[in-house]
Formats: sequence, structure tokens, C-alpha cells
Amino acid sequence: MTTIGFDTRQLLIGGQWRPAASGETLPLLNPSDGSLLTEIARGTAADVDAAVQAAQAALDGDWGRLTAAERGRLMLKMSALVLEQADELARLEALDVGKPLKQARADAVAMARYLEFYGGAADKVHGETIPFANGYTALTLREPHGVTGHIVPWNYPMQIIGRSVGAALAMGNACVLKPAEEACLTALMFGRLAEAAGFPAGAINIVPGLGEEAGAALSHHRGVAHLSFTGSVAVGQMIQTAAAQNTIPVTLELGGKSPQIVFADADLDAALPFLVNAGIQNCGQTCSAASRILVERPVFEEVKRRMAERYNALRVGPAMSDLDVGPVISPRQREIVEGFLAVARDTGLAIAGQATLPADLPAGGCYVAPTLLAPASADHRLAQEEIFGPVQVMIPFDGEAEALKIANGTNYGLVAGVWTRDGGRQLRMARKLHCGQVFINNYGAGGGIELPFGGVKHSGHGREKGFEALYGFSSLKTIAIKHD
Ligand code: TXE
Repeated sequence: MTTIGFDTRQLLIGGQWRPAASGETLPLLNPSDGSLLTEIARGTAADVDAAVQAAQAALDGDWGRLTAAERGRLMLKMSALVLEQADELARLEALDVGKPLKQARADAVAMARYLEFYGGAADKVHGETIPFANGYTALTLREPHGVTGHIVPWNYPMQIIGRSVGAALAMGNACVLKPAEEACLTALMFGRLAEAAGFPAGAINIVPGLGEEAGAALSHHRGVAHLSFTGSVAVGQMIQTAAAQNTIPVTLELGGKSPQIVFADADLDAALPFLVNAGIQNCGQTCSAASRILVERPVFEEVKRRMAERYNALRVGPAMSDLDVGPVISPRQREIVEGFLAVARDTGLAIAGQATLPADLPAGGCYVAPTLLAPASADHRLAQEEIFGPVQVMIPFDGEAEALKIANGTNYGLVAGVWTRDGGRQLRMARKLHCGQVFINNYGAGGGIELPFGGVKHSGHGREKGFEALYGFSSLKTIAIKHD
């Protein structure tokens, strides 16, 4: 087994590291070579119940008594610890998720930045006084929901924990975090760093386990006051149903089929790296991956040729060798992606560019050759469904109206990118695209942790990231005082 540096078979409840109540563990596999990395605790309903109770006790005790500024200071301290440990966090994330080391390191830096941003914001969110009837003073308070549940996936554990748990802590909630069974290591290290920073016991509780066991128990628990979920549409719908039964708010960040739209007047030299990178980063396992590239017909062939050149030159290998693309997360995910590539083959969707997998890749690794498919029709299955692998489809269009129709013509609405030099068109497109984020002449704005993020339609609802998330992780109380 690889050296991890701490006992990974424990969960964190009320400041105590301990095995799951069942005593059982789950294997954690290395997607780069299929080897057993380590084992993690198999948390179940009993552990979730203990974690929710510990979180409530923290709210009623030391954590709940802290001022907003004190909470913020703890978060800033933790941000510094995360930065100090960025190399180790990156190593663990690369081993666990399979992403190239430098991408994993960027995620560690992003997690530190989330903690810094939300730590700094903790004492800057306040209510208002409201002009009201004579003889009254009316005001609002922003209060924590209480115990918040965070169910996170395996693709960006550090970033998603940073943005969701970070915002919840800033507002004074106590958190129960259920990391994905496929990737748990940085979540566990997050708990250790929180301890080192001095967070009171129970403010952050971590219960690894299976989705249908620990995840389902958390989403149905009556002691949870808010749920934040990032993952598949199908599970998101189950989480929302569970939340409805307890009548609690839920933030859902689900998948996407996000387009980048390239007009003939675009600066293609500037666009090219963004077009490809947004498809292959983290091996395409990104909710905001630009899995559709829409190109205006006069420049379609040129963009296709130039993207294909980049695809053909991509280097694929184990996460620790830090090349352009690593493996996907699991044999199951590889099967899903290969299934889509088989559909492409069977329906005559042409391969425009494809990376070559080196012959000496570790046999047990979950590798898929990054593939560019073009041209595709807008209603093709691969142009409609989330693939979650290093596969992009290119769709030609004529003019703004058709670009919009295609861009808005899926069940998803997460992100869109628009490449054009025409200022009027930039704004028209931005206003008419049905999604949560629009990037003009860039894609992703370098991560932009300050920028609210979330979707419409099957991409979910509620916003994480930025200041907006602080409103989602708090509850507004109105007070009216009659004094005359
Ligand atoms: O997701 P799941 P999976 C999409 C992507 C991918 C597909 C399947 O298309 O191919 O989903 O991935 C927990 N109650 N995205 O199966 O199952 C689970 O333990 C409560 C998009 O990994 O949704 C994990 O912690 N929780 C995405 C989390 O949900 C449950 C990121 C996500 O797992 C549960 C990941 C249940 N019944 C996948 N079942 C994005 N938006 O970035 C599972 N979970």
C-alpha cells in the first residue's frame, strides 16, 4: 500500500477519530494503476446520527458561542495550514482522484483561497433595518441554519469541500461532511487541519461511506437543517425528495452539457487553449466541462483542425507523472465513457482528433483516449448527455439565433463560453443563454472562487461560491419591535 501518513479507517465525530460503528471498511483504489491505496471507514446511519448530534452539541456549545470574527480567524488559520500542506494535499488528491499533480495542487490552493475568502467574510454579512410603520423598529438578522449536510463527489473534493463547508462554517453552521467513497483522503486531511487550526469539537464532522448508506442517512436525517449536494442528476433528485420530506432547503449542483460558442470574428489564438482545456481538464470529469464546442460555419474547419492537433499531442499517464491527462476515476466511469465512444462509432460520428495511449500504461489503470468528435448534430446523443470523460463534440452553426437555439437546447444549464469581438453580440448572447454562468472571451475565469456558481434546469439550483453562497447558508429572521 502507498504511504498515506495517517489512519484513513477512521471517521471524525465530535472531535474524536474512531472507526465506523459497524467496524467495517471500504477499499480505496488508485485509478492510475488499480492498486489498493488504503481502506476507509464504512460509515452508516448510526455514525451519521452520532455526527448530527455532535454537530448540534457544537452549536449549543463552544462553536455556537464564537463571534463571527472568531469563526473567521479560525478559518484564516486553517487557510494558512492548507497552504503549508498544499504539496501533501496535492499528492493525496492525485493518488486518490487520478488527476495530474499540478491540477491537484491548484485545487489545494483553491481550497485555501475559499477558506480565506469565507473566513474574511464571516463578520461582514449582516441584516438590515427596514423603514416601517410609526412606533416600530424593524430589522433582519442572518442566522445559521443549524446542522448542514454536505454530500460531495470525487471529482474535485478539495474545491467542493472548500466552497461548501467553507461558506457554511463562516455563517456559523456546524457541518456533517459525507465525502465520496471513491475519493476520501483530502476530506480526512481537511478534518485533521481543522483540528490543528483549533476548531471546537463537532463544528466539522466527517463520515465517509457509501452513498446509499451514509449519504442516504444524512439526506433523510431530521436533525439536518440544510443540504448541499454536488453529483449526478439522479441522486440530486433523490436528495431533493428527501429534503422535501423534512421541508429543508437544498443546494443542488449537478452536471452539465456546457457549450463554448465560437463566432467567426473570434480571436482563435486566444480561444484554442480554452476550448481544449475545458474538455480534458481532470480527464473531462468536471461539472462545468465544455463538452460541446459550437463553431460558426466559416471557421469550423479551421477550429476543428487546430483542436485536433492539440488532441493528437496530448500526453496521457499516471497522475504522479503529471502529464496533460490522467485516468478517469474508476473502471465503472471508464465503462461509461467507452460506452459513449461506442455509440459514436455505431452512429458514424467521426473522430477528428485523438490522443494515443502509450503502450506502457499501468495495466490496472482507468485510461481513456481523449477524443474530439466532429461534426455532430445538435440532437445527437453525445451532444445531449453528460459523458464525464475526455470527450468533446463539435457542432457547426450559422449566426446568433442558431447558436442560441443549440446552446440552450439541452436539459442542462450550467455554464457557457462565448468567443466574439462584437460587443453587442457579447451582451445579447450573455443575456439570452439559459445557464448560471457566462464567460465572454475566456472560460472559467481561472476558477474565480469569488464568482457565484450554480445552474438552471437539470444542472440544479442554489448558488455556491462567492458572497452569494453566504446567503444560501443562512436563514433570514425578521424582528419588529413596537416601542410607541
Ligand atoms: O455520482 P453520485 P457518481 C455525474 C457524472 C457521473 C455521474 C455518476 O455524469 O458520470 O454523475 O457519478 C453520494 N443518497 N457527476 O455515481 O452517485 C455519493 O456517495 C445520498 C457529476 O459518482 O451522484 C457521492 O458522495 N447520497 C458531478 C455523491 O453522492 C448519495 C460529480 C456523488 O455521487 C446517494 C460527480 C444516495 N442515494 C458525478 N447515492 C458534478 N456535478 O460535478 C450516491 N450518493
